[in-house]
Amino acid sequence: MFKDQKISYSGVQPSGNLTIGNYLGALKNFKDFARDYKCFYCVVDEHAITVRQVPADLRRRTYETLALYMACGLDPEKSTLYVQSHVREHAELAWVLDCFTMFGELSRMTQFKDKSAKHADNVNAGLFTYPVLMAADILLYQTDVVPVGIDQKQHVELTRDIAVRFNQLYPDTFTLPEPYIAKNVRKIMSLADPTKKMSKSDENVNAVVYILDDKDTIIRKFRRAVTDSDSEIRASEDKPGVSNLISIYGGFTGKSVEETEKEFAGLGYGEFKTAVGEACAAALAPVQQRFRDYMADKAQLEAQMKRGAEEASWYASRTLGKVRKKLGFVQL
Ligand code: AQP
Repeated sequence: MFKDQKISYSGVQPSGNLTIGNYLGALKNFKDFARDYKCFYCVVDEHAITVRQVPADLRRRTYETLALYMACGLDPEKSTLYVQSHVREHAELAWVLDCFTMFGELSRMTQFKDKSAKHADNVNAGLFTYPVLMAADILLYQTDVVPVGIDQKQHVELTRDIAVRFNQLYPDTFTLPEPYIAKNVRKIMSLADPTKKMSKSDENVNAVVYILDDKDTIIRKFRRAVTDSDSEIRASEDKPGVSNLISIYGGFTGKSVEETEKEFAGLGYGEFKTAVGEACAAALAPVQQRFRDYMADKAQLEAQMKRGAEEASWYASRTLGKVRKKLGFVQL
């Protein structure tokens, strides 16, 4: 259709202050695609309301997430940066795809199981069908590759299954997307409980390092990180806390597990934790400075949202028009 270039698509929910999990798993890798791909990066505010949000906070974080995209090196002249609720085709395609997604498939999604346990008082249908809205996000743009953290791989695989099912009935509708998981970066885990994913909605602020935390806070949080009773800096399954810190250190410095183990051989946890904190703070400092510059000009951010929404709508409406026609909806 509009495919003279490969397409990359991804999104982040403005559901809390963004963490180094979001940064290492997703944001940091987005700009690597900008050279060779046509990129769409979305602030997925419609996904965020599967969990109750305070409206003023959701609004503020939507601006902040867009500013962070640019602060992480995304150039709005090259990539389409926009807000999901500004492009109505997402919700409309999600309904269509709901009718091509099986109840059993959604029941197996790990995130649904985790989030319904965490928000037991609000297990709404949106939480359940979240992966279908995500499939709509991806398929609307005829996406080839989806850079995500490992925790989202299952959702991208479901997106492929839905697309295959739809294409079997209505050939040549959707491109089949592939997840792209950054090398060397595992799922970033909570500093307080390294068996749990680091999440922006965690109530324990010491379990999470936020992209916008200052240097002292970052180092303090790492120094308090849960490790284990021996003192060896080595990655292994029975050392989830240390393995997580090695992974974070690798994410910020580009060093492999082996290089990190060698660098810190014979040193104690205290020194290692401080080094992880310093590497993290040093990598984030320029991002934080650019973020502040973008946030200082709200009118410019709004102009960017508007332009991004217009660009995204142009692509999204072409795919949705094709879907509507194939389904047999009357075209006026
Ligand atoms: N801990 C993590 N490790 C690696 N990657 C991660 N991502 C999130 N947490 C980690 C990646 O960040 C991108 C955006 O995620 P999202 O905002 O769409 O939702 P999420 O995965 O549900 O992130 P959170 O922080 O856990 O949000 P809440 O607390 O609101 O549920 C995705 O590519 C994700 O893989």
